Amino acid sequence: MIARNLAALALWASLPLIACAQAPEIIRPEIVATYPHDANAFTQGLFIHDGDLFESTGQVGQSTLRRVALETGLVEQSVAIAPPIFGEGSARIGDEIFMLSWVSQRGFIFDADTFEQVDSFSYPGEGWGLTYDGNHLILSDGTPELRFLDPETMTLSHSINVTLNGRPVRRLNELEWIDGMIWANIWETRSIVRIDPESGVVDAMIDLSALIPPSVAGRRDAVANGIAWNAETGQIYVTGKLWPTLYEIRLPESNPQ
Ligand SMILES: [Ca+2]
Repeated sequence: MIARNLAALALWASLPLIACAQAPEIIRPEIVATYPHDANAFTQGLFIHDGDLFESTGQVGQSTLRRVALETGLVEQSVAIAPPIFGEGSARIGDEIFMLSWVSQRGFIFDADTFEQVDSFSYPGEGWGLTYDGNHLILSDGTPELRFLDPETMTLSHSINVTLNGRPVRRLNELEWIDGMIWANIWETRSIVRIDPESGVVDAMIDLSALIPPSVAGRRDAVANGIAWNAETGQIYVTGKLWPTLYEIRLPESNPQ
């Protein structure tokens, strides 16, 4: 038994050496600007459209879809999602906003201007994060799998499995399509992973440790979650559940360790 355990240990120890060639870069982002964020918002989805910030929030009885003034953090428009729905990720296509729920296997489609619900859809399993790559909605569900859905039919087109150093990455949460790559918060961590949408390979980890507001430090539920990309300006915004701050960040050209 001891010999077998030693063999297993040796195999385990050898894995990082095998994987060294594809180890992802660790990037510490620069803070460009800080803005107020609703410290009661259990952020599950975040995106930008025409300079407006849109956010979906979770918790049963507190779930909302909202439009937020970026500069002030004030909620300018909101619709409540009635219990028992636990709101999750959201993404915009044209004049519609798609929003997931956690375990109800049901999503909602809202008119992006009026926030009236115009349709709903169903999907198997859980719903966590959502983003749009211009062709497909991309859905995370807490597993290493990302599902690519046809937005016309909400049926599965294909999926990828996300790996880091050759190992599956679980708990993929809020998503954002940024310049041809998928960024994903990892639930209960301070890291965003940057994912190749073809291979699923993580090529970089963005370390948000320096961004965690002191007021939520140590709170297990107040995790980094929420990524938004302004495709027109290239600006990137991040926040977290119950964070009082939203950040515009920029990745340094090079990142000396
Ligand atoms: Ca997002």
